Amino acid sequence: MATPGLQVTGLPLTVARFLWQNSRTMKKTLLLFILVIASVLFNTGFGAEPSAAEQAAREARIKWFRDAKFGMFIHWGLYSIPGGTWKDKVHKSGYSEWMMFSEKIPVKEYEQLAGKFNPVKFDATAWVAVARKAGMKYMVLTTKHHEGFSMFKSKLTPYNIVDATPFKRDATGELVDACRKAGLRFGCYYSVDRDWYRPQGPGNNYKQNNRWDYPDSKKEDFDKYFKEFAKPQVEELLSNYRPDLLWFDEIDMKTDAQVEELYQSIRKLRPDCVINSRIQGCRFPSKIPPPHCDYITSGDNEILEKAPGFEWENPGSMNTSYGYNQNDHNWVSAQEIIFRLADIVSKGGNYLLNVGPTSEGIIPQPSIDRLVEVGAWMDINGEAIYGTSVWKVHGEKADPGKGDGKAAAFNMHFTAKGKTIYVICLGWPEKEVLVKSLGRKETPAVEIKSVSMLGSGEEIKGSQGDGGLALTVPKEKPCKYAFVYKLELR
Ligand code: H79
Repeated sequence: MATPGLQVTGLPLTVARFLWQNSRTMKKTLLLFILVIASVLFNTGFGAEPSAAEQAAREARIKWFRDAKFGMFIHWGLYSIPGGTWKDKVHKSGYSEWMMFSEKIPVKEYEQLAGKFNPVKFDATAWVAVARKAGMKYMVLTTKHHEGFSMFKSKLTPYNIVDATPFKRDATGELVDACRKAGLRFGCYYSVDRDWYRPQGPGNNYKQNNRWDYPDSKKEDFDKYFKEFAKPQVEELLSNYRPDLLWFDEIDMKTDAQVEELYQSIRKLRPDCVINSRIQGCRFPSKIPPPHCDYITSGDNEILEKAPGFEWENPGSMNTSYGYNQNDHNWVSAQEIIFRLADIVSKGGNYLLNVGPTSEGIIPQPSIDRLVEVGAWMDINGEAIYGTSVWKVHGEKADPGKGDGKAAAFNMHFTAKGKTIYVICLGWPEKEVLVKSLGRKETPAVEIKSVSMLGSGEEIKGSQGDGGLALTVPKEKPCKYAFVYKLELR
């Protein structure tokens, strides 16, 4: 007898229903099959939905990060000494922090750099001041990049900034203290999955291990390294510096069990520490919420097409390198940085913008110039960035006929906060701006109480028609680009 009320459709389901109704053995087989599939899905994380308590804990943990929007990424290590030039080989672009790998430098030769690392001009307070001036709310430092050198005092290896350099100072500790004093959150970048200083097992074109020093290295080497070095170092970081965030850069070396082990250890030592998705993998997660992390890291310099419905962050560089590269002059403009920030934030993301300080401890001047300009924009327009969430659409292409003719520079991004919508208009509208997404047909429920432009005292008129909301333009520009209309709704 068919189960009353059970509406099954489609051939597979019809067959299943037939078998269910006609054979006891089939009934058992079918149940067993369903159980096996369910357990496979559960074990691979498909069915393992976070509990209400886990969701509430993540909600509390992620709050500061969600509101912060803008942070400073710092790539600093022994690679800052060659800074893009190794012997007579000049790298004009690309990741300077990859020098050891690109030039297949033997450990015995590369480790000599530690004896030369003496950044006497390093001043943690000055770096934090630059970040603050730019409007950044957190800082993430490469405590160990793929090269394998620890930029913090570690009991697990003498190959660290305090024990192996003439500098002898714990730069990580100094930055943590300076951040805490200035009210900035602090995060540790830590590369678990690549370490060119140590044998890590067989790599390939993707995993890129050090095969020039360790050609016979086995998978067991990675397991040993993970158990006896990488995980204990992460624990050292958590206990000694109490970071607010851990930033991993995974490249498929850990097993699922090792990811779980690392995750549990972090949660135990510091339940409030925010963890990025690369603890698990570099690719965009296959399910949301992704397991073992609090937010998604998009690809290096990759801005997502749309809001993923989960916190995310873009690690961005200002030229083509993250580590200091004296030869790389491909700087993006401050304007482009602001456009990217507006784009990212309108899609619910954070922008972790990188600087690559020199081996003297100086943030390069082109980076400072850009950060100061971004900060000046943030002073006026930060209200449209911090603490905002996505609106019903993230952006809109404005009518180029209505502006200065440069269509690409004339797009808009939207952010929202309570009953306020911010329209970040990238180009300067000469006569008026038409926000199509706010037309009566598109958004009948929206009733606008008042309109203004951030940084401008001039009166702005808004009139909502069927095809859009027309906004007038003040006589004086409050800033150079990316003008923000503030719309208060009833
Ligand atoms: O820390 C920065 C990069 O060094 C790191 N992630 C950011 C935040 C990173 N690790 N792995 N990858 C990025 C991906 C690897 C990219 C590669 Fe290549 C492309 C490896 C080989 C080709 C670029 C070019 C690096 C070496 C050659």
